[in-house]
Amino acid sequence: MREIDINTERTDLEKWRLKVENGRQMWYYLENEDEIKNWPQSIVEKYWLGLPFQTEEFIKPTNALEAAKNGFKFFKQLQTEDGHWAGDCGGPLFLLPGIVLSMYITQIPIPESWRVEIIRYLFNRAHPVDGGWGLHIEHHSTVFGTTMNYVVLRILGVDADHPAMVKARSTLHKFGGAVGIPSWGKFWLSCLNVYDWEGINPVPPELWLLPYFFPIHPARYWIHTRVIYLPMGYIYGQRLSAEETPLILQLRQELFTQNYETINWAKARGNVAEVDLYAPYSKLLKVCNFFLSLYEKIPNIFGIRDIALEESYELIQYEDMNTDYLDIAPVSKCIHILCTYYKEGPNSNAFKLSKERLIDYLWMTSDGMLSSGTNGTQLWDTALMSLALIDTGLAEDPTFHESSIQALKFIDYSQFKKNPENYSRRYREPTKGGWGFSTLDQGYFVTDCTSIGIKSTLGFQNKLSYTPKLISKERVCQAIDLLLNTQNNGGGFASYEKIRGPSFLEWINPAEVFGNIMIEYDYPECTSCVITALVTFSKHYPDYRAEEIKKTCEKAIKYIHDSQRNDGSWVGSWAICFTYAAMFAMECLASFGETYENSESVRKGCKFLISKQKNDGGWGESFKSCELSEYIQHEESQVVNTSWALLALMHAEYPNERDIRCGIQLLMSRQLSTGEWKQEAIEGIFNKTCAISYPNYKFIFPIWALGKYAKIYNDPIIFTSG
Ligand code: LAN
Repeated sequence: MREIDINTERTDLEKWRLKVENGRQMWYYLENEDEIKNWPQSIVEKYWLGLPFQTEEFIKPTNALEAAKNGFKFFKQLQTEDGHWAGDCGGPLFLLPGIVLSMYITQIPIPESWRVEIIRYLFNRAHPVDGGWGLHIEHHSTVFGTTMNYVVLRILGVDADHPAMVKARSTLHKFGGAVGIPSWGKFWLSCLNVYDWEGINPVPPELWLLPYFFPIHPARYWIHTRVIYLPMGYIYGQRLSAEETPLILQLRQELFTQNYETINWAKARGNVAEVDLYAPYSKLLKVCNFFLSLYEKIPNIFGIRDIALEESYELIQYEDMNTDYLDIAPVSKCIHILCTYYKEGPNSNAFKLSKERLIDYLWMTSDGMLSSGTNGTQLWDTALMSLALIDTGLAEDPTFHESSIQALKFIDYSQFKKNPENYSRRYREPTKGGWGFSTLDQGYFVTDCTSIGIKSTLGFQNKLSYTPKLISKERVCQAIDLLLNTQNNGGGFASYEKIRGPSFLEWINPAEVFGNIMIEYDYPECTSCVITALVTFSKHYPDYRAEEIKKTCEKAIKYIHDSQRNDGSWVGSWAICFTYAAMFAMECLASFGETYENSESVRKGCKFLISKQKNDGGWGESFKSCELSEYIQHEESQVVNTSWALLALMHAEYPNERDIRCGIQLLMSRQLSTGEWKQEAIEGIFNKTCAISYPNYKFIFPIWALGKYAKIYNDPIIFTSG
């Protein structure tokens, strides 16, 4: 095997092209000279690849409006021809392993350009001190991250004696080796045949045969959890593993601290390394696992396992068909690839279609190739940017008309036009009229994505004279109907569906590295988004379901009040963390007429934020805020956190302009002469522990905060030191 030199082994970045088709994003590596000549590299590609390109330079602005405009003039160049803002949501380090392992097991050839760039990405992301990998790119090294990415590199041809591999292996061995890998790692290693199925706690597909009224029926779990355990159960139920290869035999030697043949697998089941553990098993889960292990000794009694596998595969196929083989996110997608391969064979049409959608998850960067957490952030980023343009008044500037119309066209295209087929039989909900996080074909309704879809539609179509009216009132009403159907009993709104399961399901959370994954929850961010959408809608169409909208909002506002902590804060779940939630909650309260002047809750919220403002005028939060549900300062102010805090204070009509101006100064001092902001710390989070990147936030939110400040305060002169 060749020694890989990270400094020289790379593709020619000038040959990468991003193809976009109605939001679909696909990176291709061109090798044919004619193709390269006929398809010149665009600014979008150059930007994401970190290559130089010609862009306007501005003299340093002395007011916030100018800074906002410069910001958008830069960002506008990154809008793709179908109207969306492209980008990735990389960061988690357990996604590429799913892609590479599933390709290896099913013998899908890995293109050379992917191979080289995935290696480069992982080498660039190895922990600088111990050479391992964590759950995400800013995390400490863990057994999960280190083992999985080590295996990826070995599959991609990196020699076990390569210094980076020796270093990573030594870190892994210090943690006790791969035997203590968390359950999702145990699953993948078992699929690869470098762990024994005996060493994994049961994932019985039979759960799908329970009547739905059983509180533990998997269809009651949070959508991401249930769609992962569905194909996992299908594979586990048959103990399907890759055929032994010389590499597999070598990995069995490399990953463990003891002889593979002597490992006590039954004991390994409950063994999870200390460095990985976030949600230890409850007593209840241990008891369940004990009984399920007994059951596993006689699984096919009366042919039940066969029936369960059949039912599972039907649901797997259903998800494939409804998402055009994309599936909801990459974790389940990669397990589906295995299922389709084993069930239908390598030459089947389903397998062919399934592998063609892997490319949707891969994203090329200057540091190599990563996997996004979804097939992109298309609708979310585009609608947020649209709201910022509308709210700040930038959308009225003729320089930005074209861009606004393009964004509206994309929002129009991305609204779901039909429900998933036979949805209730497959435990899905209606989606017609809704919007999702990424693209139309992904097809999953999300409460807050639908809300900003509605708000941006109304903002573009009903407030501006120059925009085409693409989305009818009827279609907006369909979206409103969906939202009104999705409120939880407590008044709040969850992410994809109403809460379906009891909260004790969290006690049987088998994924030791994540928290709050078993069921949906009420989220202040999602709830606030829904409320502001309903309030905005009512202003334009006061007669449509007015009474229901009023009642829904009142219940939801009560939830927002109830979920505020005594110190005035709200805990965020989908980005880092308190500043993010505050922005949504304050906007929501303001839409209901609650501001600093008349609301104790808003005053407490402002006091909390101001108490966290740093000396340089900015705010900066660490991802640890989310793990601990406690505000943890980042060492540095972050433009994204600063913008969220500023927007929160401005929604609140916080009276001390000076505090706000200090934050605005920070945003302006960090802006480059091109109008852009540089990437700072990771912005997003999910499941309490896993940070995830939202690289477009560093444009959207500073532009929004600057533009809003200019509008509210009559755009005074701002002096910056930077
Ligand atoms: C996202 C990204 C967007 C996010 C918001 C719309 C911001 C939120 O308000 C609702 C939840 C949602 C849609 C969300 C849910 C979980 C996702 C899909 C992600 C954080 C992006 C990636 C993540 C997904 C679960 C990653 C795959 C990993 C697993 C552990 C299954």
